[in-house]
Amino acid sequence: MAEELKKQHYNEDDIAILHGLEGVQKRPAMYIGSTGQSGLHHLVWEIVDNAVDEALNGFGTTIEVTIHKDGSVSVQDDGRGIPTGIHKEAKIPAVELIFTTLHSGGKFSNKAYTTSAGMHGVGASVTNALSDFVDVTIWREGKIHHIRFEDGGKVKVPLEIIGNTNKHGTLVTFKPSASIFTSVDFKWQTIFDHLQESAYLLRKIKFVLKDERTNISQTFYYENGIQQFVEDLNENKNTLDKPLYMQDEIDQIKVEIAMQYCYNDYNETIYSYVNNIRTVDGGTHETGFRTGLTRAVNDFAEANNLIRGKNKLEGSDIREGLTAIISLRIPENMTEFEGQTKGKLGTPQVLNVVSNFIYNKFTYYLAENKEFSINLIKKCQDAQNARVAARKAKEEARASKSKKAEVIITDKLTPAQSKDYAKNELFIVEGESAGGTARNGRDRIHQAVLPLRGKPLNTDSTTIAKMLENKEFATIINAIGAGYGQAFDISEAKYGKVIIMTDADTDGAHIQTLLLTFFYNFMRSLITSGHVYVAVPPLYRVSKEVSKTKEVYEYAWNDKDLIEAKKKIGPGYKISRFKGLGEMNAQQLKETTMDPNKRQLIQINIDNPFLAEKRISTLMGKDTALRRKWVEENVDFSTEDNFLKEQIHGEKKE
Ligand code: 28G
Repeated sequence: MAEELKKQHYNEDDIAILHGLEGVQKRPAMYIGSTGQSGLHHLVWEIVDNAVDEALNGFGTTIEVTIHKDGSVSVQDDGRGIPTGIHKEAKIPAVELIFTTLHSGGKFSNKAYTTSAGMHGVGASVTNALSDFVDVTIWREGKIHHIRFEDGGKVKVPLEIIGNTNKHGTLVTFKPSASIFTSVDFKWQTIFDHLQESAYLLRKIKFVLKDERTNISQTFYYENGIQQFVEDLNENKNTLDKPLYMQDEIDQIKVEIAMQYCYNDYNETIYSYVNNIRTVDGGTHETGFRTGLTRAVNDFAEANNLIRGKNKLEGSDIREGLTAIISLRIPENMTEFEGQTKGKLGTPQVLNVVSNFIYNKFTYYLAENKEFSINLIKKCQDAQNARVAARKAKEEARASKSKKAEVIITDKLTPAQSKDYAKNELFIVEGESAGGTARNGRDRIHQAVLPLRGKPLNTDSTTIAKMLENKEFATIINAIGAGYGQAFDISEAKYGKVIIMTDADTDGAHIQTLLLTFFYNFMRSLITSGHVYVAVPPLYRVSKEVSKTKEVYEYAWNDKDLIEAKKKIGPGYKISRFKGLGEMNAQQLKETTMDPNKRQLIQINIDNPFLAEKRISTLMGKDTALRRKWVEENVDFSTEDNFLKEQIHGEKKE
């Protein structure tokens, strides 16, 4: 290591100086996306990203993250240590510059590959701007260096040498500012997920997570990287073969793909990453993968007389039951991200690179593993037959659409008047009575209401036929109008938003879980493309009688709201813990939970596929012992809304 340290030259002029930290404090969301849970954790990712970059450059092997009791977090690496010398232009230590000036991702010219994309990689200065303090210790060139910032990035203790050492690395401790974030409570699970995902993608780096609040710690280290990722995703599934791993570098683009097929699964699970950032909306790498895979399988099947000319397999037949991880490293200047959330790779040349990559490698694998190949083609043909049969049934149903079926739909669903489907919203409401209230409180033009009688069926490991027998789901499928399973076609959906609205108690959470399990199994792209939401009714009502006939009141969704509501109502207020949708009249339900301008919605996303799969099989599967264990470990029955929070894996949107 010492040898390598000497070899590396750096130029402190490289640090691009942009502007101060006030901008970040004024508009934090512009830099970290939000001031909620996601934004709070973003502060950690910024620091961890720097440690990862250092390890990717070949310096350091272990990154440790510690959540402290006082609400601060530490990140430590064993790299070279952040440079401490005086920057020529700025005339301040490089470390001070790094923590006090904004630099966008990729401004460090020595980086061929970075971990940054889109909003990520805005740098440690953003964490500093939004923290009460940042404390930095650097072990470098035989000395221990220390610098401390307080109160949104002001130097509190200038850089000083505090001792001698023979180790090297960096330790950063920071405490997010409670005046900026809606909550400053770091979530073990969120950091766990992030570090685990990083460890799968960066197979040579070890991540250690410690929580001093609970004295729990966890190490992530995957010798086999994404191959292990796929294997773990498919744990407990009936797989065709061991996970396949392929890797190559073409025109400076490093491609790594791991994939495995499962029986008894109608979904395709493809997760793609570019420079370790998830590309949720896919892009040219995913398109290339699909194209190349389809070509490889069809060519193989044809060459071996397994299919006849007209019966070519469609891509979806070939991807049914497939789990794949696609991980690309692209030089910074080649990355093009598209879409509102920058979750889609646009780089054109990637398409052919990945397409040829998978075509060549998979063709070779098919030829070398005949038994697997025959099984795979058979499986694809089963999917093809099912698809053709489903289309026929759909056409027949359309031709002889019985009046009876229509009656069932119309008597339950109160439709929206508009035909502008993208703007329409379907509220799936717990209980007939709340359904009635929602019907009266809705915006008739764009909002439809579908009340549920009792609890929906648990669709974990149910067959399609069983699911269809269930009236609630048949009605939901009809209402959405885009089919189900492999034939689900999101472009036919009659609603831009499907909103689950339940009471904020354990029963409500259970219903949410059952509905989400259904969507996860049979309309997964409805979730992954961001169309599924959970409505958040308020938790408190703060009120005061101002006269015999007049009452003033405010609703509160969280503790911060509650403080504000108390202030607004003034002395003499009464707080009632809000128990359910049923306590509101139509006007109130509209005001608090349905009106797009006032309500709070949680958008459901699968930000951790691994966890989603695991949690669904734990919570909804047949193994009751496993579920009991999970519930005992994770559910706090003393406060019901805690349970709700754990259940929903998403981010407040409105
Ligand atoms: C523990 C929490 C987060 C880091 C380093 C190491 C270097 C560095 C970091 O340099 C400035 C500008 C362009 C090269 C680089 C040390 C070269 C030589 C570094 C971290 C220098 C940034 N010696 N370790 N930054 N560049 N760890 N961990 O932040 O020219 S950041």
